Amino acid sequence: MSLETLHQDLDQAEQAALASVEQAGDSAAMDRLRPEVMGKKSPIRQLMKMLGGLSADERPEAGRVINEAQARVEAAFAAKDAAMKEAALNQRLETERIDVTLPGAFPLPLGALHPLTQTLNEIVRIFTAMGYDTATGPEVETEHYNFDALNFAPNHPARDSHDSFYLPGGGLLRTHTSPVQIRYMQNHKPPIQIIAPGRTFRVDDVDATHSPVFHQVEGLLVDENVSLAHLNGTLTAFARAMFGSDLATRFRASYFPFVEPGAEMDVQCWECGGKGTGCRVCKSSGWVEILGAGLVHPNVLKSVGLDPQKVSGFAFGMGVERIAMLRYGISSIRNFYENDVRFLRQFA
Ligand code: 2NM
Repeated sequence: MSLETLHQDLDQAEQAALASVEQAGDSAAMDRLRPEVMGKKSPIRQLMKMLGGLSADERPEAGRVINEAQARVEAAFAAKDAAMKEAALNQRLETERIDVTLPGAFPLPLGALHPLTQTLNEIVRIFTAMGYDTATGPEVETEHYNFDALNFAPNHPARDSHDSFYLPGGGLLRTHTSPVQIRYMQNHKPPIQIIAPGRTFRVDDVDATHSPVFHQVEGLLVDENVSLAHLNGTLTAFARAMFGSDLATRFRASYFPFVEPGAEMDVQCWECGGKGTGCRVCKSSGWVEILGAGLVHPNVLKSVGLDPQKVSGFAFGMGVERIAMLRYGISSIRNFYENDVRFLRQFA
């Protein structure tokens, strides 16, 4: 085999390979071509076997030209491969073009806060504006924090397992958020000004106004020389902000173990003003009860190490469900927990 023959064969093999690359019409054809053009067994590389038939001084030159020819074919293949991939991508970008200026799918389904959340937020907002901090605590409590520290007598009926949920370990589900305030008084010195919103639990069968799980906001203010006048001013301001500044309010004497004296607060009926008969909201009495309150009992202050001779306080508590039912004219507490969107949508 002469150098000249090798050159001719090489030239032929290179032209054939370049023509195949040139003619490959799609990526499938390229895939089929790849081993033949690029592989160890390509016709050009096969020519390496001919080197043995050449003289020693011809071999380096011959090897070099074979490698150069193979490199040119591989470069042509790679260029074609890249060009085809780019063309395919451009075609996809064209056919799958997204018009970002098109309008979206309207109407967007918007969520809304639950009516209980809206009511709770409003209560918190009003007291926050009066300088109250918000405190929270555990839902599983001890008898000490839920009853003893709050001046409940050892035989008080609320302690009964038919009224409170007791847990196997000896704890119970809190029946009010007052334990939060006991804990807070243990960890903070007066002046204290907090509200304690949260979930509470009592053994009750569900009816129009009762649920075993419900929500409360309680409030507590402790300082020197706190009187019923402060309680009156604070809760009157709350009732005006919550129910309307044109409505009258009143206090009636009442009893809670953790306060003395104790009171319940009424707001004038916003539905009928007390004039009509058969009013759903106030049962025609003209007044709607909204919360309980009082001056913190000396025994409660003592239970957290405070001296009733030096400090005094007022406290109050309200049911969030009750306030929301009054506010929106809802007749059954069940509506809050059934999650019927036809109900919930009305408060969006
Ligand atoms: C009410 C009514 C009256 C109350 C008392 C306390 C505490 F912890 F300071 F003793 N917290 N909340 C209270 C007072 C709650 O709910 C009807």
